Amino acid sequence: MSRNTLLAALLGLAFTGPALAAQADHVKVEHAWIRQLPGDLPAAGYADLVNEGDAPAVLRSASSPAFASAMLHQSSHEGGMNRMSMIDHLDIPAHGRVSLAPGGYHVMLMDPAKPLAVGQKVPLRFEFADGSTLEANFEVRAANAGG
Ligand SMILES: [Cu+2]
Repeated sequence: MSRNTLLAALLGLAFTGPALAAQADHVKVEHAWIRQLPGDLPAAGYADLVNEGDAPAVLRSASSPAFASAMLHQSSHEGGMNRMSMIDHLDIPAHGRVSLAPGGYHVMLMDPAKPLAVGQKVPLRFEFADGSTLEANFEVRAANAGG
């Protein structure tokens, strides 16, 4: 993180501080699940984010008490190579939806506090640009589970 990015993040927190407790009540999380991978491979969180509001929602980050690290990622397939890159925001259009799904957007989940068990529900929290947050339980599924 560059010095400027850090500064922007700190200022952003300062400005949105009073709104931090607000719930993102126009956005719903559906079909939330986590793909568990063997060994030390990171798990990935998938869900449909549905915006029922009249304004776009801008997802900025995700976190979970069950993982030391959660990052918004985008997978892409270019020239026969699978790539993943970090994204710093994800727009959910007004009255629209965005799917986090295998091969596309996902929440990369690293360093679990304890091993995941298939069927377990894991809380994830989404943070939006307006300072609102949204929590949902993600069900852990086996590595070979489909979308
Ligand atoms: Cu990833």
